[in-house]
Amino acid sequence: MTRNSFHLPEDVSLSEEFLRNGYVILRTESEDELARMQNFVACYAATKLGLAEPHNAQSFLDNIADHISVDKLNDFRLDLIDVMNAQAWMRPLYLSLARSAINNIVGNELSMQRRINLSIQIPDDDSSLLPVHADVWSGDSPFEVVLWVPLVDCASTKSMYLMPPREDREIQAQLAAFNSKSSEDLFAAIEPFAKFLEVPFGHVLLFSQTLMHGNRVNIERKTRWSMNCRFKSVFSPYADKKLGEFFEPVTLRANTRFAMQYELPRNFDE
Ligand SMILES: O=C(O)CCC(=O)C(=O)O
Ligand SMILES: [Fe+2]
Repeated sequence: MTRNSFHLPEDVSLSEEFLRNGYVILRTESEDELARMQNFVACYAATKLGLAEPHNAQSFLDNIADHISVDKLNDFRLDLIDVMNAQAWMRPLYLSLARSAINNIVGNELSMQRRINLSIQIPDDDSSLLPVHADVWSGDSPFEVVLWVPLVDCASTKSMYLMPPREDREIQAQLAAFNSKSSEDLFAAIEPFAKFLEVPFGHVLLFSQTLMHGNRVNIERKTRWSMNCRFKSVFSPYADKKLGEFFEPVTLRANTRFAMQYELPRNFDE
């Protein structure tokens, strides 16, 4: 068979979906590992709150508002983030949730954000919101993707919204018109196009953070729990978030490592 593409046929449809929508939602490649992560977070959260280990991690997380108030939420969340990131297994496990999709969409020689983030949005809480933004506006490189992983079923305002590429680019081209306006004005402009993504537990979302996105007050009945972490190809351009500070190479390949050891001979005229 002759082929005139360098890409594997099985990679093409996912690539095209990402190019069309700026995101893909997939089943995790590592269901057991995701369940382990959910359980770890639920058990640690229960311990922090002086409660017994939950029988059903997901339902415990969904209903966390029965056990914690908004004023305690941010410290509780930051504490959980520290504990998650202190586990040596956490970041390798996180990559394993979507490794082949990331290899396809980003590359197989990756830099990974050094810290995994955790969002918790309890119903009706207006104090933990991320207004409309693109991460590239604050020092991220357009070459990064975000791997966003929910620990509970996320949809509607319990999830995040993302702009479709065409409308996003049209509005970003006119962004100067919003200089003296509020982020609510910008949200009003994108609202007709922005899409709240449905990402059930067991699935992952990979998206380009160059597209405007954010979240709104969660008016569903259950709490949102989601993690996010950025990946990019090691040798693609960095913006303010640098290699070594914000990012760390995690999958350097043999010849790259070999080449990094090489020194040209000194004072040698060929
Ligand atoms: O989780 C959200 O609602 C927004 C996440 C976000 O802004 C990001 O991961 O870049
Ligand atoms: Fe963001």
